[in-house]
Amino acid sequence: MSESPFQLVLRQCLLPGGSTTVDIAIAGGDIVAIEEHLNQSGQQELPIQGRLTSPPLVESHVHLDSVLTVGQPRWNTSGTLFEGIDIWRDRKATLTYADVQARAMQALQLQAQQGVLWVRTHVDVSEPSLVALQALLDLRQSVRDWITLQVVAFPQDGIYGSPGNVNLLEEALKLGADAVGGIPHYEFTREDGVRSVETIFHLAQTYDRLIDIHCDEIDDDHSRFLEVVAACALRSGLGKRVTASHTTAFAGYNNAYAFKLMGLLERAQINFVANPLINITLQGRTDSYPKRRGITRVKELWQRGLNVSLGHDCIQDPWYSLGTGNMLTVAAMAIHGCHMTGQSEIDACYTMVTENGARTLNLGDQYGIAVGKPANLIVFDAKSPYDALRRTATVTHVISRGKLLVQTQPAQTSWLGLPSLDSSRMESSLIPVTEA
Ligand code: 17E
Ligand code: FE2
Repeated sequence: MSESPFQLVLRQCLLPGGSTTVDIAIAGGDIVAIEEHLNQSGQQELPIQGRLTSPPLVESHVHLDSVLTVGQPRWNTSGTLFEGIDIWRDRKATLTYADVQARAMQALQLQAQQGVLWVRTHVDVSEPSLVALQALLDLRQSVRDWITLQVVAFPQDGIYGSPGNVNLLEEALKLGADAVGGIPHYEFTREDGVRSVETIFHLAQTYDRLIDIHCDEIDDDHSRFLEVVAACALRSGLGKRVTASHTTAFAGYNNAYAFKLMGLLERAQINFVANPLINITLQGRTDSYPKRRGITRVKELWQRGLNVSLGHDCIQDPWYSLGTGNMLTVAAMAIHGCHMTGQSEIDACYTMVTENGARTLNLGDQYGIAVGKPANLIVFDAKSPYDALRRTATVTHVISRGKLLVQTQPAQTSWLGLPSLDSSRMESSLIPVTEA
């Protein structure tokens, strides 16, 4: 018998939104067939048994240069963005190439084993050696066979915060950063903030790069750089290549202004990244009661058809002492913090950590489960996105570039002390639920 042309066949996969299962065949790193019942067997067979089989999770926003540094040299006691930046300034003075790569690699593995195969990282380039940038650009190359890293040159201390910073930002692009970042709300003056946005657009056009700006990450309802970013995106025609991250001040704008702004955002067609875990903890720190949640208007942006994706932002760093790299946790916080508890809203939050992330990262045709696309897919121990989100389900299989990269066994619980309980009902993590 001749060897099967299929390297791997996944049997009985349930795609997001699907009602019947399909078999998926993989060859040469690509998806080559999706059929209800594939007759031919593969060189390797994986029984999926009706579990959710999804395009990989996308991490739209994380700072890999600062991951796993919590407490170094001290903890953030005020819990504010600003104290975090001060602590990071001290920590980054001791950065080495090996230190950055080791921590970032650990985070990438955490992410990949939980189903993330695309990661956009910001890296601080307001530090003269650019050692973190070099470490992450090299890491981008060395991990490319199993995970895709996008690097944003992020001037943490402001483009105009000190005289050399604008040159460092440009140097970062020459060295190969994928996107230009910024932090207009942290510049000394409103005018410097506006000028920083103009500089970002100028650099993006000169070097043909994407844009992802930390924008209005503050509770100040007078921080209005989002309108500047949107106007520049509209006038330059860069639209979908532009992302506004955080935009937490938007949560505090008066509705009359927010309504006017929405119209501009619809015309500009930029992407949004909310970081719910971080936004809900860093923001609101100067409020008494009522206390703002500090997450941007995710629901309203989504209702207007604008592209919103979600990021973890931090894993144990000066801004956030927790974090696991799990994108379901991020989506769950969006569900809670943004009142996205309706059925279609929960599904939308799942889309925000998958498809919408792919749009933010400008991945184009390479993302998704379809014949002809690269075989990147993950399997959840769950039967729908809703089920996965509710139970923070385990990602049991991660298939990257056509190969099985990681396999994880879901936890198993056995009840021993109550013999009268029907344990067969308790065993399966796929407890049937009636979905309305
Ligand atoms: N830097 C910043 O300006 N904002 C953040 N949320 C983080 C770093 C994590
Ligand atoms: Fe950030």
